[in-house]
Amino acid sequence: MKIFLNTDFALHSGAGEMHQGELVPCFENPARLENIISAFQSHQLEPLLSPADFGMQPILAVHDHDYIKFLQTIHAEWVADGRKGDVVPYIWPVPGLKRSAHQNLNAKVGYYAFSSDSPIMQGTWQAAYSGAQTALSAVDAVLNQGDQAAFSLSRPPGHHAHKANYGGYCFLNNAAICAQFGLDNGCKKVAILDVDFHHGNGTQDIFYQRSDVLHVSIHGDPKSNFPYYLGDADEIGEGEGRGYNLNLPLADGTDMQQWSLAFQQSADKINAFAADLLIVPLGVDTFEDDPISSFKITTADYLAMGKLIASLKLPCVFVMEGGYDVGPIGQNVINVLQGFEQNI
Ligand code: Q9C
Ligand code: ZN
Repeated sequence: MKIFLNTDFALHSGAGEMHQGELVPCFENPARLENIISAFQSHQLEPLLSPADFGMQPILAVHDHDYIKFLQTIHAEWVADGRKGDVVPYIWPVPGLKRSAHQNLNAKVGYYAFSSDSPIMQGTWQAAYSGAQTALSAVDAVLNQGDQAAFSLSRPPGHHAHKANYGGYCFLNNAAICAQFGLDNGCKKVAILDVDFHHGNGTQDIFYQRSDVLHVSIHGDPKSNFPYYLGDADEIGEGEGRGYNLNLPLADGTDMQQWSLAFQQSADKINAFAADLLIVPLGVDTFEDDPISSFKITTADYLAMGKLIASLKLPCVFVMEGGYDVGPIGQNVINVLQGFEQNI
């Protein structure tokens, strides 16, 4: 399987986030990808290919123009205003306040945010832009170069990003950009199977009223896990999109046996949909020792997860999402990909 690497991944490196009342180093950091890269190298899973550049159009097919402009310019504005450190929001236009475009720096930073855990620095836009191009390169390999599957090895992640909101460590929704790019390049239907520990709220919202993209997410129950305010089982899509969103929230402590049962429900839905392309937002924060999650998936289980995904028998693009236990992250990712490859 071709593996594309976002060579700009280290340009995004936040100083810290609030966690349980304390300021701690960002969980979503460059060391995550450095570990995955060395694991790929020691398993001789090279070369790690550089992405092509598909330009702004595929990004603007998903995200609002004003939001993209914000991501491109906010850090420079921050510096020009004499500020130090990372851009972090502290006020949000919740219902009761006016949600209208605002010129003030603090107001803008909160206007486009839905959480406070995603600092923006000088290299954030470049890292996110190259990340989207890396994901698009993987789709291009599968659609135009005859590859059965491809992997986009990138950070920052994407599945929490909405059309015009960042949060949950995400800025551009790479999975959504891939799905839309598939539709714009010959696919009639695209399925997304999100296996990250967290609900893919951004991806769900982007496609909620559409029937050309099926969004399925297996995740930690939002009653006790981020993003809390989306991801329940009764969110099935609306209008044209009714029946094209499937959420499978699982209890804290879920192990591979329970996860596999949810996968079977996903598979039934995806098989009935008959997609031309499968996008898998792949987070390995379902790992038993992940510092911010609560599932009990083991390193060996990820081989089985790869095999289950292969059983869908669809052209497949894996897009890197979460996973915060930096030591084992590389082996966990490799096991998903090897479990997949050994069973296609
Ligand atoms: N420290 C992904 O896995 N942040 N995002 C928690 C408390 C939310 C996870 C903030 C976790 C987001 C792509
Ligand atoms: Zn996650």
